[in-house]
Amino acid sequence: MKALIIIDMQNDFVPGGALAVKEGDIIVSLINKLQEKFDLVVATQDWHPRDHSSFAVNHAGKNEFETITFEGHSQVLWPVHCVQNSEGAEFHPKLQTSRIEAIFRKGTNQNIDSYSAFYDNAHLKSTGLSGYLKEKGISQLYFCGLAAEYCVYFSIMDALKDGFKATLIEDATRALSHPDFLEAKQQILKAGGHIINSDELS
Ligand code: VGL
Ligand code: ZN
Repeated sequence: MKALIIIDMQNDFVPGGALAVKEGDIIVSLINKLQEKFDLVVATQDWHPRDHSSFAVNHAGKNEFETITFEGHSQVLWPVHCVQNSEGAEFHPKLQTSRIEAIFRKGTNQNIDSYSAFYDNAHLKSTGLSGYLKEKGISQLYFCGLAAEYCVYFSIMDALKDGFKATLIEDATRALSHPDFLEAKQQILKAGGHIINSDELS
């Protein structure tokens, strides 16, 4: 059985939002159309406390998009985004949510970022998504949403590590940086993942 995993289709990641991905909004209608092709649809939400350690403003003297070492891990410092219960953290208003059976929230721990839908960036804590999908007999995962080379990419890599077949639907994602996305796609293929366009879905 196959599941569609919709990553972080939230207001802050689309044009006008705090951490906007170029063209992030134009994939919403495609993601809506794709949902009916899957046995299960699941979504994630980036869901940070205001004092989150991934926000540049919470590190004196540091700038947005700078990379620092924090608690032993490399961390890109982001603009304040997806603060819990804020409008920026809401799903895009046009995202169809009636078939989304479960929403997994991540990035809630102040001291560690969590790009992947499955684990935090230090792989210390699970979100429970892997067990949830396995319990439902799902073995094939298809990924869409934002941002392609961050939360979508790290989710795919963790899915492969946890033994799922993982496929990126390339026309249903957008990246912050094109060169970084090219590198991410190579890593996905190297790790045994697949990359398709939505017209290849049966
Ligand atoms: C994301 C940066 C920071 C994402 C989340 O959803 O790709 N990127 N937080
Ligand atoms: Zn975030």
